Amino acid sequence: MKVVHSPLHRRHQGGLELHRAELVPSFECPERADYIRDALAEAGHAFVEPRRYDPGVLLGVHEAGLVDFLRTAYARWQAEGRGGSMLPSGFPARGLRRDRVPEGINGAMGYYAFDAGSPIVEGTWEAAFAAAQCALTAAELVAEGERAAYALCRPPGHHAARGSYGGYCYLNHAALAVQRLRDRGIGRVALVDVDYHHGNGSQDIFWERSDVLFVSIHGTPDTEYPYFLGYADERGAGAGEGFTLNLPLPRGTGWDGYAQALDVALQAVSDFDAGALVVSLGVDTYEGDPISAFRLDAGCFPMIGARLAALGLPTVLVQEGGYAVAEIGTNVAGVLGAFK
Ligand code: SP5
Ligand code: ZN
Repeated sequence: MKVVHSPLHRRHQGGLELHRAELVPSFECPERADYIRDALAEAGHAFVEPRRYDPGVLLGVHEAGLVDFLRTAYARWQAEGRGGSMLPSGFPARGLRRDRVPEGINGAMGYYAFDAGSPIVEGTWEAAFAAAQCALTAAELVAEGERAAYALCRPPGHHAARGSYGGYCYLNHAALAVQRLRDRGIGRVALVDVDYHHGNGSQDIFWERSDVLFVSIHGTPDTEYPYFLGYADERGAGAGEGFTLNLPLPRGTGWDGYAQALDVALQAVSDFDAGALVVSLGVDTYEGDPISAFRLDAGCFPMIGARLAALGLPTVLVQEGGYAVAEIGTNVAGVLGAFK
């Protein structure tokens, strides 16, 4: 299938994250995309460059305040004489005001971020916007008749909400792909999120919409990141009530438990009668992932791909997580290989 990819992802690198009370190099590193690129080239997939879009396209799924913050944050940081990674040190949690954005860069960062694990470096905006353009292009290729297309996005996107960023995600590429398919005339779009972590950003963006079904299979927020969203009783609100489906699973889940949840998820997609499918494709469900706790082996990914492909829908796959760097390419290629 067509793989949309930009070398600009590499501009987002060298960031540090808070992990077990220490600042460590981010698990979300440029080598991830290199391994995926090499495995997909080896498997014979065709690479295409992203089309160019105006940043205004981001306002279909994001607040202007977040977009402006991300675009200008590093320059503001540098203007105060700082370098390296930007990480927030205070958040508007319960009991604090969240009705105004602080004037200074540290307060503004805490306002828009929801964790201390998502560094902004000099090239973060450029990389994230390039990834957004990859996802938009993949959506347009599918709207124009491709059976499936894959956006090799880095950094990932599904944790980025309408007005906040975190979880290594700055802009929500899968949500942008969904919105693009809608704008190209596809009436109902299903978004299936198979990343190990709940896609809180995507859920937030489509929470009150009945034209987008959001379904996520993930480690239970009782113990797993992002901790504060992704429970089974979250089902959407207003017009969107019943159009969010969360299938949280315990740490240690292997193929049997996973496959059962996947069947429930894909039955919901069938019942929704979607015109197209977007997949938030995280492969951090792999048993060797350093920050996750499911037990899927490499042989599971072709089976996941086969079940997604069996829906028979025009499909946009968007790269999300996966931190077992040396195996990430094989696992992604395993999913994509099912779409013939
Ligand atoms: C896109 C995506 O996969 N984002 C994941 C972001 C996770 N960031 C915080 C993880 C904190 C988990 N601590 C793991 C302890 C490992 N033993
Ligand atoms: Zn993840």
